[in-house]
Amino acid sequence: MQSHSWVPLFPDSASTFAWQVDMLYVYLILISLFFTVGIVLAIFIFAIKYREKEKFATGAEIHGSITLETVWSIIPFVISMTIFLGGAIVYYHQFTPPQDAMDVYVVGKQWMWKFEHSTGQREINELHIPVGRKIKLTMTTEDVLHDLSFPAFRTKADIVPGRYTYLWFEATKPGKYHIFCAEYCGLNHSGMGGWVYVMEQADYDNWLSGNISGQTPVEAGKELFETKLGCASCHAGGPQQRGAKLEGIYNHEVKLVGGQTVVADDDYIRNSILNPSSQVVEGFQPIMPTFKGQVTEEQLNSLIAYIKSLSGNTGSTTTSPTSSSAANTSTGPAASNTSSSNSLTPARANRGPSGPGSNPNAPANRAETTNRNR
Ligand code: HEC
Ligand SMILES: [Cu+2]
Repeated sequence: MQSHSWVPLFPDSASTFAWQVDMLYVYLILISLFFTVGIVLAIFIFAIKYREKEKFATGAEIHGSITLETVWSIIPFVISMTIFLGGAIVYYHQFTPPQDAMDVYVVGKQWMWKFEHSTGQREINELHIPVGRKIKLTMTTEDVLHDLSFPAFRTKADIVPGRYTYLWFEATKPGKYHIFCAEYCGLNHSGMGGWVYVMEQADYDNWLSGNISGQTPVEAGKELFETKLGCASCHAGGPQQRGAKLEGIYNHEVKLVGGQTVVADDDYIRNSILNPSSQVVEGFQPIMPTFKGQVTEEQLNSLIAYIKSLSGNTGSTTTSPTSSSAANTSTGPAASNTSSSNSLTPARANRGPSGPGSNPNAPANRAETTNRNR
């Protein structure tokens, strides 16, 4: 934090909703000040005015006053409702991620933050983002509860084991700002922090191209899906596949055995991979093996990103329209998405049921697996 904000006690404000949160706080502070000063003054004035002037005097009896009681009920009601409404509006805005945001995946771990960009760059305890772009974080943890907090953006959210939570923000000012863990998470909780670097788009593009991107989450997910985990042996696409259809399901309703319908969001797909028998798709047998313990949180993120890409869900474009270098060096999600629905299907269908390193639970080996289990 290099500069100070307009109130010295407040952290830097560097996001589009920083001022809203600050206004709410200023409002609360002003109300508290008004009543604190008023009450303390009243104590002193009354103490002097009604002090004992004559021994054993009795006070005048006070009878109810409808006007007074109405007024002192309505005023606090209005004050508390404005606090509630102001808070609710800001909260709703903060926790409704926009559609056109750039995706970043976050995995918390005792005691570090792991970030992954949708172009494949990975960072630990550092997050580089462009200024003036909406960023959506999809967050989970490998171990205990954490809470990712960006004081300068005036936002934070709990990160819960076994599910996804989301944060979004748009940084307004280039600079280096704190990242904290805001949920006590064990011995080195206080050290679980880092920096977010807000950069001009051109600097960000430079940074992107200067960092080895490796596979994008979608590419990594595709590789896991087709080879490493052998999902494609059942989910090869087409009518003959043994698994349920994955194309186009993301954020759409899925009918389950038992008549229930659920929306295939991140949590649903995660659960389908880790506890397949808990939510079985209508018309299918619960033959999908669990992949619990075989996939890391990062791999789950990749698998979900890949399944999402099968629905033509771009989610994000990490590079600006002007930056050609970064867009070419890494197959952005946009690029992989356009090809996904057409070209992927035959590729997946052609692949043998159990390539080298494929999942031992994949169907070719499934007979043995079942035998072993019995
Ligand atoms: C043995 C065959 C088999 C394998 C291997 C397999 N699946 Fe499945 N999968 C199924 C079947 C059958 C269903 C439908 C029944 C159910 O929901 O459990 C399904 C359902 C799903 C669903 C829910 C689909 C929907 O339409 O709601 C997802 C997501 C999924 N699988 C992902 C995967 C992933 C990712 C892998 C690899 C890590 C994988 N599957 C491996 C057979 C398989
Ligand atoms: Cu923590």
